[in-house]
Amino acid sequence: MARGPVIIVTGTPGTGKTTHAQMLAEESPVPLKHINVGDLVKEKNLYEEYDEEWQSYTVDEDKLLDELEPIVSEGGIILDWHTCEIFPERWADLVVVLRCDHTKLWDRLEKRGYPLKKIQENNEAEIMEVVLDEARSSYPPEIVVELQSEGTEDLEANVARIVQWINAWKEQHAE
Ligand code: DAT
Repeated sequence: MARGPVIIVTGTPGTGKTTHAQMLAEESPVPLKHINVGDLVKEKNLYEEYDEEWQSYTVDEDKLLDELEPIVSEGGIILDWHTCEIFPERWADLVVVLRCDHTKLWDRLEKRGYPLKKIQENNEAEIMEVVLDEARSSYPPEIVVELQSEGTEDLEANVARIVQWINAWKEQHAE
């Protein structure tokens, strides 16, 4: 039996995935390992190339999935990434899609020093709900939750809500 659930935390860059995942890993009633997929891709060279113009890596999806499979199969994982459709449907117990007002998102990405066209691309993706659509077309509707992530109050309320969900998961999976 899995030691813990697999929770995908996704959303446009800057919506707060890493901030949420870190807090959730601290507050979860079952041990959860936070995997920042972007960092893993860099550390383990799971990419085909680095695109200077977009300042981003072209991920080798097969390599990434092979790397993640044994880790995810143990359970008790938070997958933190800006896309979720490449993960097999069977992996996820819960998919959290973080959302943010696009003007606020613009400021966050500007602070991060992203090139203008990358800020524009992400801003547009947020307005067009690209990641939410992706999550909804890749996973059953009952496991996909859309949460606003604009301020600290949202962050705390979202983490509390996910902790409640984990408590329910724990009860359902009790021996
Ligand atoms: P992501 O991992 O989605 O790229 P992040 O967690 O690094 O995003 O957050 C980007 C910045 O925005 C960071 O400075 C923290 C801030 N932030 C994100 N969500 C927030 C929230 N709900 N309340 C306050 N600050 C938030």
